[in-house]
Amino acid sequence: MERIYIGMGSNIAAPNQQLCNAIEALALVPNTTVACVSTFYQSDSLLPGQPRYTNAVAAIDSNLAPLDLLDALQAIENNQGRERLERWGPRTLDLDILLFGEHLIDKPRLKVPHYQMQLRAFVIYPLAELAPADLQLPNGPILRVLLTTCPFMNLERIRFT
Ligand code: A4P
Ligand code: MG
Repeated sequence: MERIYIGMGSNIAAPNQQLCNAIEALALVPNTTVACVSTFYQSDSLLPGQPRYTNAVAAIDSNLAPLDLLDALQAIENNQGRERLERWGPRTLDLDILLFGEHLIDKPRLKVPHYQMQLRAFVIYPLAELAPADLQLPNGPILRVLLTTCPFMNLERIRFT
């Protein structure tokens, strides 16, 4: 079993509901359990002129091999209507493998840690809700330090009433 952190993002077609549906779908992935999910955050798109994003992080435990998990995540994205028309285009659902245990993965289809995650407040803040502050990314940085160095990006925590 590996502890794996999944970054979730959506900026079209009811983003909050997309993330809720994705969490339910993650719970149905074979040999995998959802341990916990962060609160949801809203922030502006990195690409100007696009709708705001909802982002969150899920911690899962899985026996799947990394590429099998990637296949499962891409199937969930496709089931929720993901269309890949342009890089960084608006998306119903984006599921990224942020961390896979302590593994460094450098394959054509899969790079872990997810590139630039340390610069993205919409990844670092929700991750810090779930992971220990002394967590060290396999490529070096420590989560506690990233919380102080990554730009805040006007992140807003979403409150459900
Ligand atoms: N791939 C490689 N490594 C991974 C990994 N660790 N996890 C490959 C998942 N996939 C990985 O991804 C393209 C290919 O990356 C996949 O086929 C897989 O083999 P994609 O999801 O099809 O394309 P993408 O998401 O458009 O590209 P990219 O570069 O992953 O985009 P990002 O970095 O996810 O950025 N602003 C806010 N506020 N919040 C956001 O979530 N997201 C983006 C997209 C832009 N602006 C944003 C946000
Ligand atoms: Mg992606």
